[in-house]
Parts: sequence; structure tokens; C-alpha cells
Amino acid sequence: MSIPRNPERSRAILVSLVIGRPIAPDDRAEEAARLVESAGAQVAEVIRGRRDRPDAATFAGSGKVDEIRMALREHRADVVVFDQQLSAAQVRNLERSLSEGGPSVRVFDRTDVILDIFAQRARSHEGKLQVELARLEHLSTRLVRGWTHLERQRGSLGKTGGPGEKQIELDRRMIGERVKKLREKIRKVGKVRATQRAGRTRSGVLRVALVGYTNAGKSTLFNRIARSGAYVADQLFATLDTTTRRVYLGEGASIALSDTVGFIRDLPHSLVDAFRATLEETIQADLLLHVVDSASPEREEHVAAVNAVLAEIDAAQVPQVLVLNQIDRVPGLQPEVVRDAYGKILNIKVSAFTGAGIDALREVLAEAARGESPGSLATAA
Ligand SMILES: Nc1nc2c(ncn2[C@@H]2O[C@H](COP(=O)(O)OP(=O)(O)OP(=O)(O)O)[C@@H](O)[C@H]2O)c(=O)[nH]1
Ligand SMILES: [Mg+2]
Repeated sequence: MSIPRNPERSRAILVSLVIGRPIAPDDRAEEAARLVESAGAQVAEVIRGRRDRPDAATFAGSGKVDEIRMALREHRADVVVFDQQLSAAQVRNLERSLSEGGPSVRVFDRTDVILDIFAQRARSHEGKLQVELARLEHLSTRLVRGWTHLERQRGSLGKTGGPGEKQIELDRRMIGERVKKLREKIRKVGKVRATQRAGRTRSGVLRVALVGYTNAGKSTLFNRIARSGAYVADQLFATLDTTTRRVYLGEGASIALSDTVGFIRDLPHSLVDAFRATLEETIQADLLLHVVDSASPEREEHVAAVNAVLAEIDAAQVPQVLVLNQIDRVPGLQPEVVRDAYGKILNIKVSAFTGAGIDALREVLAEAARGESPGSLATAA
């Protein structure tokens, strides 16, 4: 499933400002652009820059705001996305200033975009509950600062009529009640999940979870290992629901393999909290396959961001195997299992796309399933 390719997608001006540091060769702006596109909008122009510190009123400062206004007019765009977290006051000031004397402009920040993607993608009952909870919690942080009337008019970024509208009509008190109800519902669904998990534990099957940065190739790898058909797409957060399959690896070795939601740097806290139940699959796993896109220049940052989220959900102690995926895109990289002098696995190089290295990976999993190689697995912590 993908977002409807709406020909009348919002045209967005993306603002990617570096605070404090000098401007880096910008993979960050590229990731932000992919986020915006994954939400269903179209990036008309990227405005970059750097500041020593954010401007209190508008984050960007008046010169940049003028530049954004010109870009909006030039591209007849009506959406501005900041690749940072904005305060309620900054959003309000920006919207007021940028809408002056023209069509009304909506301003979103990075958290809005990620929440918007999740809202569009959630399919399962549990996923929908979790996203609604995350959105309400994000919304309530803004309501505290007295922003109800503006929030009410805001919609989904990609003009696909996200599920947000209805909720936004609620006032703060009702939001509080709704949040409580949602938490209770999620807790109940989580209980069912725990029972299912207990069933798997009792059968003594090794539980393996695929984790990693969004778009690293987890679902592609899942399909390779499980010979199955999970949804794969070149978009961020293609997978939101955990899928688990029993995989037979020959000679009495079998595992329960889970594909999970991708991580991203600065994942909104409300989302981490809301998805805790889903991510429990990860915490409870016996082994994590940490999938990395080895062709990404940002791979080190991605690994660090994933490990940060793992620590946040108390999964840093779970044994981890680093799977360097997409080696077909890196000249010179061969499929191999790299071990240190003591036989501990440092990483496994594969291509989920071509299938190179997958047999070796399946063999490592089979060994782990038979309990033959406890010393060869490392943890992130
Ligand atoms: N060239 C190449 N492309 C790959 C490889 N593995 C995955 N891809 C592509 O990378 C994109 C993302 O793959 P997914 O499997 O959806 O990635 P994911 O990690 O599940 O992403 P999310 O569910 O969004 O977190 C798709 O276009 C895949 O076809 C690989 O080994 N080589
Ligand atoms: Mg996926």
C-alpha cells in the first residue's frame, strides 16, 4: 500500500537550517525531502542556511522568512516544512507572517511530518490507536500554549485528509479523556500480543527481530529470509506494523522472525511512547538483526540513532548482529561474515536485493537457533 499519488499534492518549501555547526554536505536536507515526499507533498524548493541559535519568534529570522515568502510566491506553494522542532509560538508567528497579503500558508515541523506519515500508513487497529495517541499528545503540548483556534484549521500535509481532523475538534479536556481511553485500549491489545508471544516462547523458538533505520531494507531482507511477501517500498516508514513469521532453517532449526517499524533520528517522543507496545517485540527478542544501508553516507549516524532508540525502549542488552545490507550498491564490497579473533560476529555483508550473502546469514541464524554459537553474538550496550 502506498499514499495515493495525488496530482494536486501540496507544493512545499522545505527549510533546512543548521544551528551552531557549519553547513555539512547536506544529506540531512535530502532525508527531510524524502520525509516530505513520503507524507505525500511535493518539495518545490529547499532553503538552506545556518544560524548560531534559533530566532525566538520565527526560528529562521526575518531575512530567511522573506526568502521563504518569495519561494512560496514563486512556486505558488502553500506549505512550509521546517526540518526542526518548532515551538507553538514560532509556528503561529510564521503562519501569520507568511500568509500576510496572500493565500493562507501552513507551517509544519519535523514532528508534524513524521506523525503525518504514520497517520497515513497505520493499517492495523493497534497501529491506528498508537498513532492517534501520539498525535493527541503532540497536539496537547501545543494546546498548553493556547493555540486551539489555529490547530483546528490544520490538516494533513499531503491533502489526503488524514485522520487528524476529527481529533483536532476536541478541546483539551476531551483530549485528556481520549488519551486515557486510548492508553487503556492499547494496553489491552498489548496483552493479547503478550499472550501470543508467550505461546512462541514456550515452543522454544528463537525470536529474531529486524531493526534498523527507515529504508535500510528490513522488509526486503525479511522477505528474503522468510521467503515471504512483506510490503517493500522506496519510501520512509513503509512498515508500521510488526509482522512475525515462523521460518524454518533446516535440520530442526527454526526461528520466529519479526519485521518492525523503522527508526529515524529525532524520532518524536510521543511516537516512541505510543509504539512501545509494538516495539516490545524488539525488547523481547533473543536476537536483533540490525540492518544498515551500507551505501548511505550517513550510515554511522543511522546506526547511532537506532542504538539510541533501542536504549530508550530498554532493548540495548539484546544480542545484536550488524547486517550491512545493500552491498550491491557499494563497489568493492563482497558478501561475507566478518568475525573477530574470538569468532564473535562483527558484521554480515549482504544484499537483500540480489540475495548475495543470504545463505550465510541464514546459516548464522540456524546456528543461533540450535544454540550453537552463544559466544558469537554481541550487544549494542
Ligand atoms: N540496491 C538495493 N536496494 C535495496 C536492498 N534492500 C532494499 N533495497 C531497496 O530499498 C528500499 C527500502 O527497502 P525496504 O525493505 O522497504 O526498507 P525498510 O527498512 O523495510 O523500510 P521501512 O519499512 O520504511 O523502515 C526499497 O526500494 C528496496 O527495494 C539491497 O540490498 N540493494
Ligand atoms: Mg519495512
